[in-house]
Amino acid sequence: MRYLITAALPYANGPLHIGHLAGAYLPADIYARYLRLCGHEVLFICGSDEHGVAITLRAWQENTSPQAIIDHYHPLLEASLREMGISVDFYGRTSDPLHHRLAQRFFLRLLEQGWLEKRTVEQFWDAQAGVFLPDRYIVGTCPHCGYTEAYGDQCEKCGALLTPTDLLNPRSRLTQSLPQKRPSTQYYLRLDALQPQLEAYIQERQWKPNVEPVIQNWLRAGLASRPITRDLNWGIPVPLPEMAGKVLYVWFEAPLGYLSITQKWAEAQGDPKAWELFWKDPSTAIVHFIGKDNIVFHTLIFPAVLIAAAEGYTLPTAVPAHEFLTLEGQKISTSRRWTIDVDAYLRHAPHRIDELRFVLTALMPQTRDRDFTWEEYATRINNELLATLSNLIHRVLTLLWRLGPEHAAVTFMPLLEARVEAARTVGRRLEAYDFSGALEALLALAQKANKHLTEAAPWHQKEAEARLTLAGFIDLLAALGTLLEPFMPVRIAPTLRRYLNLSLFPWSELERPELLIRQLRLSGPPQPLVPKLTATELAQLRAQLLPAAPSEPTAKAPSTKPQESLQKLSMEDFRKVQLKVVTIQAAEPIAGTDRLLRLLIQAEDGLHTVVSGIAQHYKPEELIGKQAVWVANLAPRALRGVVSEGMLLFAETPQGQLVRISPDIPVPPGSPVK
Ligand code: B3M
Ligand code: ZN
Repeated sequence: MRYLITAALPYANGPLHIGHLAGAYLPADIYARYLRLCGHEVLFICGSDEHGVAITLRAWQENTSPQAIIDHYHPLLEASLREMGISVDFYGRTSDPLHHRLAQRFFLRLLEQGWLEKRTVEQFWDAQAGVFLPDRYIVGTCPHCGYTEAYGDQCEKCGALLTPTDLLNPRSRLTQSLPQKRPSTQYYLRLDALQPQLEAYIQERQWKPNVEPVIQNWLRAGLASRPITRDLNWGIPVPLPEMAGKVLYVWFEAPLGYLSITQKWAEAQGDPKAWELFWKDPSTAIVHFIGKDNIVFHTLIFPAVLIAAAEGYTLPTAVPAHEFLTLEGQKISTSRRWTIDVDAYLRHAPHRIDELRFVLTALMPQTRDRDFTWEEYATRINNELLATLSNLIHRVLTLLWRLGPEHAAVTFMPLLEARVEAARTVGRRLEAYDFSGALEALLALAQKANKHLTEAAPWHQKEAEARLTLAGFIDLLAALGTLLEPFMPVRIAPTLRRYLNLSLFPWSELERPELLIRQLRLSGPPQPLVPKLTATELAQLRAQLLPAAPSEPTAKAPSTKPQESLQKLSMEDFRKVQLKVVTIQAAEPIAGTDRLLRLLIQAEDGLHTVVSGIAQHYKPEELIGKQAVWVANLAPRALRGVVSEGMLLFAETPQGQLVRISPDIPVPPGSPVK
């Protein structure tokens, strides 16, 4: 069989976090590796999604260009994936001219086929920034619950779906100014007219239990035409003179990236037509690994575009979407810095890559949200990976090594049968996208083997007898060198194979009830495959990657007591404290507390988040645009799930009132205080 496997194209406006890994890249990789071991023809592609309003907004806020942002993140994303062992055959990008041409051609083709219609609608315009505002960039008061920071598309407080015109006191998130309405012309994709064909397509395929209801909800509600162009200056220009200054909607063109990246791969192969095998031959299975928020785009809108083009494209065979991974009980959020970034993990724990893969596979949010905690990270590594798998392998290998490097394997029926059974179960579960189930089957195999080993206790046996006992475990070790490969391919599986002087077996061999090898030659004295994760190592990782557990400072009583005797500080010590003047860009209360404000401050190197216990002294709007003194190099810490980088300084009156400290005249943000 031939497979095209894709994993969601990450937005090139931020680093990958562990939720992305668990939700898309890791399952796609395990699946691809398994299928390759089965002997299938597999092409696994991915690439950076480099358009969309999130990138322009970020550029605007950071006073840089979208191009600078994508050029920074594109190589970082690819490097993170490769170092995590995600075996993409080709990593592309949607800013590629080939992709631009392909997306424009699709637009024109759909127009010519009669699937697009033109409409003029009123849209919000930020006169100060000179841009049309997407719904999400308008904030105002929710008409349902009165929340003052509701977005134009949804109130995050009460969950109501909104349109920007519903908001009371709407304002632009960019400039805080009052948005104006302006007419604008857009092209709409006639999803309503395509619904019958989509329904037929949906019925023909099998969908995961967490995917099917999402699709059916959309279909039941009836599909409506959707605009596929936008008023933006960043993206793929709409290829019509009348649409100058407008671009294709990112969700129209990004999935077409799967096609353009396959074409790019084919070009790189020196066989520019090779992409057709993957997109025009119905015997190829196309499998898209994505997160749950992308379901509608992959199961309905992208297939609609392929159908509408009527050029014989293969429609997605399966869209195994994953739910979300939360972090210590809270939604992962890059902007709130509640996240474990993959590149940071790779920097701080380069020797624990397979361990992270193991834990994330065990916790994969396959049909429901799952939670990652450092506690569980440690227990899964120490009590499962180490205690069950690594220990089994290490015990057998050391005992064998003591008896010499050369060994003949013998058939030990219970283990041989268990290996065959496990290989089949793992395969069956992987084919059903049950990755944690597959890993469980492997652990169960190791548990069974551990039990046999403990019962036989070769360490108490005479040499000849011990030799015979251990010879019965050789087949299992040889099999594990391949069985572990889809899950832990970076260090653990290859190291095991190196000890055994073996290369990978085809998966089908693992399912055969015959000895995999007759003779084993060990390459040297074994080391434990997985070193114990100590409390110190864990604490260190946690401190480096996720600053402190959420906590709130204890409320401060007004200071009535006399000043404590001041300890003298050396100049050298004082110089360690970095003080800067910053400008407060945004301020908002933190839900669930009446003391804390979340402030976005501008320094010379960009924006930072600071949590301040000043909600009883200042209203958020009183602070916006004001300057303050910032302690820049305090270790970050989390307060109510928001990571605070440093703190702002306030003077305290005898009554306990906090008063902002600011320079006499405004100074450029980031100016040092000396
Ligand atoms: N860029 C990723 C996301 O929604 C989005 C996927 C595109 S897949 C074509 O986070
Ligand atoms: Zn509301």
